[in-house]
Amino acid sequence: MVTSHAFQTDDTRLYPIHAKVIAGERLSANDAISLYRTGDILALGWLANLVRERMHGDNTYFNVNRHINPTNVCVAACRLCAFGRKKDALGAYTLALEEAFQTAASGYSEAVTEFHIVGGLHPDLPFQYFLDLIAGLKQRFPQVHLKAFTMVEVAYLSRRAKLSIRETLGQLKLAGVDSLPGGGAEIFAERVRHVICDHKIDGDQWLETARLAHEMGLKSNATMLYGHVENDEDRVDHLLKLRELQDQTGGFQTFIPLAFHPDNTPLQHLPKTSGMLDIKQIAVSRLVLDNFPHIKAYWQMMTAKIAQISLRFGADDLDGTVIEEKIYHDAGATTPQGMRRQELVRLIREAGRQPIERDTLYRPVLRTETSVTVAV
Ligand code: V47
Repeated sequence: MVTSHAFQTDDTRLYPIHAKVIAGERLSANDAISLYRTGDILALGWLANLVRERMHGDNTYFNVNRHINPTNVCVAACRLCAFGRKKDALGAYTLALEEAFQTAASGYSEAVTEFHIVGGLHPDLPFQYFLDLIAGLKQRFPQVHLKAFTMVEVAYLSRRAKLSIRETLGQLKLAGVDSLPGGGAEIFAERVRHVICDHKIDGDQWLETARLAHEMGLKSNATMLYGHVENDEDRVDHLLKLRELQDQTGGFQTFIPLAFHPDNTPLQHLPKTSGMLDIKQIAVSRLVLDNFPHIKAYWQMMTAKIAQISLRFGADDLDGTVIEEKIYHDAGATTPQGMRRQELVRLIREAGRQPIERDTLYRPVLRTETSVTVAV
């Protein structure tokens, strides 16, 4: 229900922002900086919750998904990452297509509606492997939405296949890719990218790939990795670039702030993010990204406890059952690698919200004892 109690704060910087939020006006870069700098998390949360409830009431979305990571072999060697391995390194793996299909089938009893498919930038795997992977999954699981390949992977595949980004996306779409996940965006600012992921495509290329995907009718998500060497200005720059592109394409569905996990990465000397920053990041995202329909709390990285609280600070989506998460767990996440559907529902209800199972395109999923249907 829409919050009715009065807004209160001692932080005078928040007064003009409050006025804008009430009037439904867009926030500026300076407003966003003030939001990051405030210590009044309750006032910030009040504002974000107002917008969240205006858009979604109590509705809180979740989906039943499975992650498939076909390979951890990666040429990029990003300092932020504990997942990627060089080809001959200990622990490097690449799933044969049959193994990937078996992985997809395991844990399938909960009627998964989405496969989230991302992996490393493998120097030798041909583009055809990825087309066969997608086509094979589509054939075996025709009702499952395939949310596959970050903008970074698409750009790398296009280089390897000597195709344009548009042609690459076209072939992936034809094979069965339904939408794209939001990974690989990190922080767009060049100075920061140089430290955390200097061999990846740059911010402009990430945004251009997303633009092309949207123009071709593929929806995508967007992420931001925070809590490493970036500052408030870098975060605001990232959010505003996403907001600008969304104004033009309308192709983003969900924004997912990702807290940096330093363990087992070359940046492991950095501290982990605090609960305060995690909550603040959700709230600022909700307020600045006024044209993004959804803000996702990814419990795997912020813990189920913080993710639950974030449902009162701007988030309207709790991701997900996530069977078998690997990227965060290689980086020291201590959360379980998956959560059962009833547990997600319980967390949402206990936050005083209304759980709505959705498919990847946010259509309600209706379940009975024996069937799963998507309301269109
Ligand atoms: O792109 C890698 C990040 C992302 C670390 O679209 C790390 O629905 C923290 O994008 N610490 C992959 N983060 C995850 C991702 C995602 C997750 C959930 C939902 C969706 C969606 C997308 O994880 C990578 C990178 O930004 N990452 N290593 C690390 N050590």
